[in-house]
Amino acid sequence: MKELLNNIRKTRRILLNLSGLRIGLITHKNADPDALASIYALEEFLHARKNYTYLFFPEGLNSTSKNLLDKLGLNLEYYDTKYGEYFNHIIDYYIIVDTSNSIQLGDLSKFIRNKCIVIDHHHPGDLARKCYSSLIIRTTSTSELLYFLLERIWYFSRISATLLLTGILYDTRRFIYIDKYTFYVVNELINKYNADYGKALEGLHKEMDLPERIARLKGARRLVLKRYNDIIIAITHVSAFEGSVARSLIELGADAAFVVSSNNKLRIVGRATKPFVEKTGISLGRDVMPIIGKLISGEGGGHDTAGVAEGRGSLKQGIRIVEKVLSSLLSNYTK
Ligand SMILES: [Mn+2]
Repeated sequence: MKELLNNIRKTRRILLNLSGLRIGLITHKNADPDALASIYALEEFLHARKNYTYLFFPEGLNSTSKNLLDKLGLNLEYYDTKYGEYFNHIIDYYIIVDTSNSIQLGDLSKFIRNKCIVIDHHHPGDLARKCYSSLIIRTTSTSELLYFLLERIWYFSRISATLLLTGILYDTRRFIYIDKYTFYVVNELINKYNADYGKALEGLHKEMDLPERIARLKGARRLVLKRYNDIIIAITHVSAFEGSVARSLIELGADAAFVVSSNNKLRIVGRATKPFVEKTGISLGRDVMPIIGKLISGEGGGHDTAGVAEGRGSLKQGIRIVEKVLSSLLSNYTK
């Protein structure tokens, strides 16, 4: 806990100095509940310090976050990143949460340089260099990190505490991936700040709708299997719900799944099981997605078991690149 708190002190001092300023709060594309909760709790704190805040969700919220806001009866006002240029004239600082790479920020990526603070739990990406301050600690969620950052200087509202709990539930996949601080934070959120566990669970529960089910089934129908000894890799393509499709392929039995889509960009979403990472020593966020990102003239990053790369190219090229990168990374494993 001590090492954690030492790292946090600097960022805490910076936050305490922000007062009477205009602050842009940004997170990654398709903001998930962890990103949403982090922004919400941070915004409450910044308001109390008399700052004016502007929320940006590049490409909006993901479906779970929308469902969550609905069930909690919250209505957030946020701006489209295409007005970034206009807002940039009035914004003093940006705080970027739950994001390691500027490619995740959409149109805002060109404005943030040296004006940003990044608070994140992914493998460090280019934002760690581009921002003038960064707090990157590999907790299992940004919500957890944010809790530690603010706990000594702020009293969370019940709604913030419930949202942070939701962020933790989401990123830990309901406590499958925890770190040594997770249950301490959960205990504090529930017993000190009165977070509503029932509501948090309910907020994450969503019946899968028809398009998502169709995407999953199409993903399964089109999938290509690659086998390296006892490791099975599934590669497929769909036009939406890439993350959900990848997860469903893992549930079907793949050790790692890669889902390629090419709407206006070539996008490759990867998911892997923990045993895959342990057995092969390959981390998607560190070893796979950055290489794929480069090969498609873009960028990539993420966690050990979940990552994304975005760039240019056709579906076919995307699939071939995934195959190539994995067969070369796994060539040692098959020896
Ligand atoms: Mn997160």
